[in-house]
Amino acid sequence: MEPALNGSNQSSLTRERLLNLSDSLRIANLHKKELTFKFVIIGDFGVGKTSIINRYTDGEFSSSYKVTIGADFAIKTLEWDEDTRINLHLWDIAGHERFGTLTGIFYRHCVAAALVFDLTRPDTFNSIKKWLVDLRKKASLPGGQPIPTILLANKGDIITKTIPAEINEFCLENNVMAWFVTSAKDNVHIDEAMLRLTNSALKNHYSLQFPLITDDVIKLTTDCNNIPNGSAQSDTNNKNNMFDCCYR
Ligand SMILES: Nc1nc2c(ncn2[C@@H]2O[C@H](COP(=O)(O)OP(=O)(O)OP(=O)(O)O)[C@@H](O)[C@H]2O)c(=O)[nH]1
Ligand SMILES: [Mg+2]
Repeated sequence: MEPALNGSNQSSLTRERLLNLSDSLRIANLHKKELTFKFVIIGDFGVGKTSIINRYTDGEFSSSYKVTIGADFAIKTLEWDEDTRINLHLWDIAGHERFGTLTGIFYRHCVAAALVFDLTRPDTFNSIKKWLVDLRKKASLPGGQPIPTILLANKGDIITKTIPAEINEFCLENNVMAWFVTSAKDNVHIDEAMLRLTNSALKNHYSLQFPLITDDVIKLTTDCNNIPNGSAQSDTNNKNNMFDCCYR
């Protein structure tokens, strides 16, 4: 009897302790501010959008190609700081959608975008311009500013000498704040790229959350010194600071 009692006491204590722990976690979390940002990941079919998202959200990579139909969706939760949790809703738009009517629905309420091309297929860089035009037409921040956008030159594990010579110019001309050579396969620059977008989205969240009546109001509120985390780095509106090239 004795050992059985001890055993059951022990397990109920353990269970209680676990319940207490999870309760205190829940209570602690109640005080967290929870932000949700929608990002869209766009580019031609087969460039690696789904693979980049899977790598970022699940830490996994598969070499088999499963075509995305329409759009897919994944969530990444970031415990940003002790007061803030950020849920990134990553919308994976099928490359086959090709700037069609559906993309308008997918872009609704998105606050940042990653454009992806494939370093093994240079023509996919040429398509980026069209994806960007479609995005800019259908998505913008309150006040009409373009949403923060980065460019990912994916499959850098296979080849990097195909990085387009005009990539810097393209980014500067098109208000693309940074470009990265990425590899979903080898997990290169994906966290960095997403962090860059998240910082920009967070900065815009704090600077643009007030009612935006005129452009003057936007100018007055784009001072980001009061971002709690202080880790926001990129500035989509400052052409001098916005450019950041990353080579593998
Ligand atoms: N070597 C290598 N292969 C990759 C990389 N990223 C993706 N791939 C491969 O490229 C193929 C297409 O990847 P997906 O992620 O499905 O491409 P996608 O852009 O989502 O394509 P759609 O859904 O058709 O728009 C798959 O076979 C992947 O394994 C990478 O960084 N390196
Ligand atoms: Mg896909």
